[in-house]
Amino acid sequence: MTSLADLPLIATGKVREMYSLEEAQNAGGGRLLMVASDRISTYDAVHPTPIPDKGRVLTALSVFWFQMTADIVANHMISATDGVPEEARGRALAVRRLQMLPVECIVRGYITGSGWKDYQATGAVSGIELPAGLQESEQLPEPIFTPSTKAEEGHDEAIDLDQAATLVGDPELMARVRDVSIELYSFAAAHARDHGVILADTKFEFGLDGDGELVVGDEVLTPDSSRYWPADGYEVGHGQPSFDKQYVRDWAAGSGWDKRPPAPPIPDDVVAGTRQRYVEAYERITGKQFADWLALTGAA
Ligand code: Q0Z
Repeated sequence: MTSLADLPLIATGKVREMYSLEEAQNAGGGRLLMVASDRISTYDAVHPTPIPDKGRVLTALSVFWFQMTADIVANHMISATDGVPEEARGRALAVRRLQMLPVECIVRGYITGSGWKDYQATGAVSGIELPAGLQESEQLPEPIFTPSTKAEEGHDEAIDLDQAATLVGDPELMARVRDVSIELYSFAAAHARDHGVILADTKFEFGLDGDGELVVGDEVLTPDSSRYWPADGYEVGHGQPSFDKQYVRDWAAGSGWDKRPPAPPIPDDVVAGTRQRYVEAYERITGKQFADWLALTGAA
């Protein structure tokens, strides 16, 4: 069996890596291996301490959502076992290589984060005028599509639908991407809410396959690509605790760290509590046992 070290490394993110599974990189096809690490970032900085099983929980959640939403839009998932080296079991996914669209597709059901900042400054987000008098973390009258650029480094920049259509080069395709994004969010938010979790917002990435078909790629509806809040204790008027990262943020707030890189090591009890939160998020949202994912993928 191939090991990760033998595969060509194609791209690295803050907390994951992508490898090629093909000998040659033909442009219109081939398989990639996306590997989620156990690294965690808060305030945009990656901590030196891993959260055991975080990569496996995120991969398992992505697979759950790919399966649940396959009739909304095609996705890039091929297998969580075929082509996956032993050392990456449970935290890797073989996927179809796509021609990715050059925009981040964000859907917001609640007003928070950069959307809240933009709303306070202008009354609008991504060119979408919102009702006056919204409070921080309030649910929006309906989910909104707020695309952004894909910055190579630094922060993505909010753009409106017309600017996204220009970047993609096809206004009709962009309108379909918006509609599909909102449908994916609405489906997932309703499911999560039934399981006691608020899906405040999320980010999708789309591509085209060799036949020109629209396909959702990357990771979907994970805590790293979304804001999940516990429904218990939700209240408007202030920022909400993150379902997964709140223990780390609470600890960091009292640690004296100024929130600039380098991020400090995380104490053992905070690591353990955070791992438990990730597993709890998976089990609550999916209604499945995390141990079953480990067995299914040969990780345990
Ligand atoms: C995903 C990313 C990661 C670093 C490119 N199916 C696809 N086909 C072509 N490209 C991509 C995908 Cl998912 C693609 N990214 C984001 C993922 C590490 C960057 F695991 N970039």
